[in-house]
Amino acid sequence: MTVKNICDNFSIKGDFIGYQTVSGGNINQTYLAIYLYKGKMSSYIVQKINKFVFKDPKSVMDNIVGVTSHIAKKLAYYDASSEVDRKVLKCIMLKGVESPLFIDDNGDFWRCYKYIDGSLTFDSPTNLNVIEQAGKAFGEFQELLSDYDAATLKITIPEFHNTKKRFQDFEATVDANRFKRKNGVAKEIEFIKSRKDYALLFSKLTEYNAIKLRVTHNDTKCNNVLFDKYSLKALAVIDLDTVMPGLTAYDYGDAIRSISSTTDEDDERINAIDIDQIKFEAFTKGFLTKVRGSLTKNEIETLADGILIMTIELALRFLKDYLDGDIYFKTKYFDHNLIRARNQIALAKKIEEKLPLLKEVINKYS
Ligand code: GN1
Ligand code: MG
Repeated sequence: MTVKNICDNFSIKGDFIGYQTVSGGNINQTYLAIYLYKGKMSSYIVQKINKFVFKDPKSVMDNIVGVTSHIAKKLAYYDASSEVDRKVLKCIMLKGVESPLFIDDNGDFWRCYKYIDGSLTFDSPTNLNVIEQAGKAFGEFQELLSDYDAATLKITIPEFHNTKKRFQDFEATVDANRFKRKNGVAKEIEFIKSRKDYALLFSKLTEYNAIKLRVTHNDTKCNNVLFDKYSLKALAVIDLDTVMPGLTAYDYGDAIRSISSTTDEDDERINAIDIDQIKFEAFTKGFLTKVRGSLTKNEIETLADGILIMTIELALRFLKDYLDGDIYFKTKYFDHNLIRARNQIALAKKIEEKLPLLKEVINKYS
């Protein structure tokens, strides 16, 4: 089926005139479809949901429709002048059916959003205002959903940030060694295993109910925030597939891991990898400005651990996928996942060195 055939099923006004493939994103396949309506061009994001990663795309869409409508209502209520349609994603329904999910002849699942005009994303921002804005956007996202009934959310990826389960699965993959890739990565496996006890911190705190479960985003990479292309103010948080009950430390930690790293996630230059403390502080300031009023003491105390644990977790996930024969993350070359794992291991080591410093800055803003 062509992109046009897919688009024809959604209730979009006007004529389809073309599309572009949108790169980036390690999971779903994304296109930008361009329409002409009464002489004006408008764009739509059309996405094929990765059904290997998301076993139940309907649940993914139920969550997204629920969460985006909740945010839209709150934005409209608190700030009637705000451009609500640029501050939250809007799902386009199918023609004649109140469903946001199209299933094609191959059994693949598609969704469509109105493209937020005049927006852009940053993979590795250098502008400190942009970074602080990203912090505010993810903080505000959590606050806007603080009264959303978490019990109604579907679990789109079970045990997504459950490090205990991640370690069990990792150990099983290492033992199975199905692709005979284990020998070349003994050092990396050893590093991951050596951090296991520490990385179980959140699993333990959760078991003891010592830390609050909130509605969290769970994939807070910088390129999951849209910015206005002129003012560079954050507009909306996107990529809502993993919105589920979770910990603030996951969202904060994952964001710092991604935004304040000195390199891209797949940069091979191990010696160039570090945490940029200025970027770290800018994000922390933005994020904590929005959430500090509602965080508990245990939450604040474990924010820095979130940075390290999310980095170790992602190193584990990339290495596991390499050992599994690259079935989860999209890869561009043979050892892409291994390069990513090595990058995250190097980053984790830097975070370990800097943890006391990072904690000081977190305390300053909380
Ligand atoms: C995936 O789709 P994307 O690129 O935003 C992954 C995240 C990882 C990230 C690493 C559903 O996110 O968990 O942190 O890659 N998403 C899923 O780049 O597994
Ligand atoms: Mg994603």
